[in-house]
Amino acid sequence: MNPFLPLLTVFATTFQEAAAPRVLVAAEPATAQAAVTGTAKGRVRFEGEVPERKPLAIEPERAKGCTPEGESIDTKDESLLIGKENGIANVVLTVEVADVKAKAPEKPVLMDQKKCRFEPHVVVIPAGATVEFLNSDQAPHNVHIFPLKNEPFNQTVAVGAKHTATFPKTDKIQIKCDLHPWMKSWLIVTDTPFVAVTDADGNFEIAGLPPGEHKATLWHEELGKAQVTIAVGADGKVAPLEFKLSQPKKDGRARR
Ligand SMILES: [Cu+2]
Repeated sequence: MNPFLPLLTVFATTFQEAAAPRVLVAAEPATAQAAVTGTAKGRVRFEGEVPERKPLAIEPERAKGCTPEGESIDTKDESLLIGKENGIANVVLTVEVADVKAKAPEKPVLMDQKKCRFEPHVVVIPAGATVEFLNSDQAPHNVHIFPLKNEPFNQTVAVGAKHTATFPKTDKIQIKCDLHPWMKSWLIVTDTPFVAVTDADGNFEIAGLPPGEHKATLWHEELGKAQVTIAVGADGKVAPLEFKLSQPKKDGRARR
């Protein structure tokens, strides 16, 4: 998704029409340069001693219907996943670019409930997007959302059913299932199209950034927030990026 694509097309047409009959076309190279964009690539890594994670506490009685007969349930805690070379998964990186706002997609974005987990664990959508909360399990679930700005709801989703909701405001929304207390996920609503969620080893990539210094924010559900700057050169070059997050002290401060 390149937000500059329509702009590029317009410039290209203007250039072709204007260039043919004229000899002096001094303005055109400058216009073409304005469409240069860069790709920010890098990693987010954990700083400090990697904490041990306990498996999720799941009572067998509660897990009935979560998995097919004979298949055990995955007890991995997804709230802090650290991969290769201490890369951190599920960090949301958003880059603000003046006058560029994300457009809501026409199709709904999907968040499933599968083997008693929300899939994916972190979903990022543009403001105004619609989400379909599915249930692929043989057990009922409920989607209980805890928004800061959008309308809260607590909705049962029967086997094979879905619940649809639209999120008009930027937000960081925790989602839980009251029937399976270990089920937790996050829905992040942004107004910028320049956003990435780090992969299992902390890698991210955001394309289409115009030249300049851009304010960016890192956010992780346990590690909190950090402000960073991403510099895109006039030629679109961006130096490889490495950001670090560490475990905050348990001081009860808000993490959203
Ligand atoms: Cu559930």
